[in-house]
Amino acid sequence: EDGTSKAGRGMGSQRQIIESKKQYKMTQKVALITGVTGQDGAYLSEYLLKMGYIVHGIKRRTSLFNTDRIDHLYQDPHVENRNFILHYGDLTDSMNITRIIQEVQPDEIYNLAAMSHVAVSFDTPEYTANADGLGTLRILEAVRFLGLSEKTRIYQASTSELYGLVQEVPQKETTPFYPRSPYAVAKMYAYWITVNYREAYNMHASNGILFNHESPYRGETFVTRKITRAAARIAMGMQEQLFLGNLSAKRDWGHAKDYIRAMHLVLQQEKADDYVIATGITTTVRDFVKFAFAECGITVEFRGEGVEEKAYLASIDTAMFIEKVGLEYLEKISKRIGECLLEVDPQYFRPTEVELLIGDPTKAKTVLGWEPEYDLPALVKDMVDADIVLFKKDAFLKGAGYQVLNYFE
Ligand code: NDP
Ligand code: GDR
Repeated sequence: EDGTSKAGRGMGSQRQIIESKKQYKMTQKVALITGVTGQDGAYLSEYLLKMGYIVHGIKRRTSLFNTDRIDHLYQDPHVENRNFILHYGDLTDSMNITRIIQEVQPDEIYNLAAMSHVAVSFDTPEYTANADGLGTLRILEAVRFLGLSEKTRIYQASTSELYGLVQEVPQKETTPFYPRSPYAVAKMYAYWITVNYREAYNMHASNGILFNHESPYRGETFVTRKITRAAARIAMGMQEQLFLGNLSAKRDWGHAKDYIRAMHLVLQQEKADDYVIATGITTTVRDFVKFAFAECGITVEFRGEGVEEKAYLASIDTAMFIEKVGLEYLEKISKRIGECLLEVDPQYFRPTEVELLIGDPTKAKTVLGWEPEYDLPALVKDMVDADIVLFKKDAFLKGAGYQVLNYFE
């Protein structure tokens, strides 16, 4: 491997892994994380490394480096005693998955890899079923086939999308499922095959039914990150407007940092089981927009209905804007008072939508002792603050004369 992304260069060869294993104390737990380059994979890797685990991650081969979220955890493969090791792999490749599990002999597997975008799953339903549904089967079957059923505990990243069309609120472990997208249907297979392997082969395999969780690491096309990026960019005069789909959808949003702690707790239980992880509070997309702009000192007002609904810049809290965004951006945004900042674009509507999610985390709190540290205001602040810093960096580089080179000329 060759190039500039640090983690991209750190792929493990079998020889290195065997050598590193010999060097580690037998007491160190070994975790294997699929989806290590994703939002949750990155937070979980960091968390487990801090707890003294040896962490192996499966990453896909991509034409550009995709390891931004885990570059800070990278360890040079030539250094001895590495505890963070990456393997090329894909959940659609049984032999690859089986070989990696055989090499790593993990105590814990966290299956976080998935085509995780609900709207995109309508465009790629077959692939989604393969990766998100059958991918889980491949892991369970590999563990069984390799005779690791007693040693290896498995966490399956299940989702509140399973509840889909509202059957009961708040949604808990016993609420019936009614999936509303190819993603959710694939995840429903994954949920039940996990339960089935637990019951059929006595495997320690558990589902975390996690409600939406976000962070500054959230992918840019999920609604919360799309909003916090836009709030920062509009405040800084880098973007005119934001276009969204269903503003009335309600989600129970928590912080990924809290939710990955729950994943770990699930695998520390003596008995495998399934748990809802949620905050118990639901918020509309519309209100999330208001909160995100308010974090920048900007008040937005929604007017109109349906596809005609728009959000306008109503007022600016100058002191807050200067503190959060910066005096140098105030003049430009002040001229936009009364202007439209957000419109509805029906291209973001989904063929079937999940309108209301609100979870009941009582079981996780009582059995796992799990408590979230972030509430929604703290989550919004964390995300908006991070996006302001991100775009200030862009503004700084542009101001200093940095230009993107065009290699085609
Ligand atoms: P992300 O989309 O941020 O990360 C998904 C990860 O899976 C990425 O590392 C991605 O790799 C990898 N991946 C995708 N397809 C494959 C494949 N075929 N083979 C191997 N790896 C693959 O998701 P999150 O971190 O947000 O979510 C983690 C898991 O939890 C997912 O399974 C998701 O469906 C589930 N979930 C998420 C919730 C949330 O609110 N975040 C709530 C409930 C469940 P690459 O970087 O190359 O794209
Ligand atoms: P979701 O997250 O579908 O709940 O899946 P997403 O942020 O994509 O959508 C949440 C709600 O916002 C509405 N929405 C928009 N969504 C997107 N992405 N873009 C828009 O412009 C937009 N406008 C409105 C959506 O219609 C929806 O109602 C996430 C993923 O992380 C899944 O992997 C995970 O399983 C579930 O959360 C729990």
